[in-house]
Amino acid sequence: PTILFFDSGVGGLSVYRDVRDLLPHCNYLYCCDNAFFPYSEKQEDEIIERAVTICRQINAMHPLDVIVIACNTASTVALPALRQEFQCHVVGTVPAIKPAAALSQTKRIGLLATKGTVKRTYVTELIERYATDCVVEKIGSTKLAEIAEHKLHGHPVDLVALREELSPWLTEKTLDTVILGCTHFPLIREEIQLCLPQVKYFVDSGKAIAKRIQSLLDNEADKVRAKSIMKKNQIFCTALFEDKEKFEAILHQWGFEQL
Ligand code: DGN
Repeated sequence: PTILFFDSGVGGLSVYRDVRDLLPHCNYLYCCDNAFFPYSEKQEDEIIERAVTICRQINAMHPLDVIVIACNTASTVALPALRQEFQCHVVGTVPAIKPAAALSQTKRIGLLATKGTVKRTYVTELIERYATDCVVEKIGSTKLAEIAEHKLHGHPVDLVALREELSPWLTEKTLDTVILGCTHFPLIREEIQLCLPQVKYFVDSGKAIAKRIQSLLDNEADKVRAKSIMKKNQIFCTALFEDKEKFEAILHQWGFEQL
């Protein structure tokens, strides 16, 4: 089966990594919509339009079995439009509020996401539904996604800037669980952990998405198709990079063969 991931940058690679680890036989395409980074600062209708156009173009070249919106910000707005347009499975990324509420012992949890995601009613409803017994503190940050982008392009992480973004929680002794509610953030999980040593659990949505895709594809027709596909993972970027060669070398380590 062919699975497409898309995000406004490299963040969705964190989801791709979990899916690929569980389903290594699939054919992977990744669209890095870096020309439109960051989605979190864009209007909702612009994000929907962008998501539909990208998927339409890629689906015309490579018929897709699954589309993964590997971005929380885009998932909060674009899921219905994509499901209406495409016959294939469309899977979104939702902040892991339910598992975080179950894990927390202090019942004080932090939602770390983009500015777009933290303000959506969709997320407020998830909190009201699954975390009623918890106090949920939110940080909406664009800078953190930029820091993760930078890291993936081979630059060192600016820990001072990172601490600054996390400053409301640095002295929060009872916050024991943090939801990484932006797909960029698992890429800087270790650095975030360094800044917040009191936090016991960091939860993201990658493994749940991988299991969801596995269950969607779990039928004979897909297994037969899988055998006949020549694997060649491809990545598409919508804007040029400063240091294309360096970035290509990094992507190669992630299992992508073409840019
Ligand atoms: N990776 C995206 C998300 O999960 O929300 C956000 C990236 C961005 O546009 N800032």
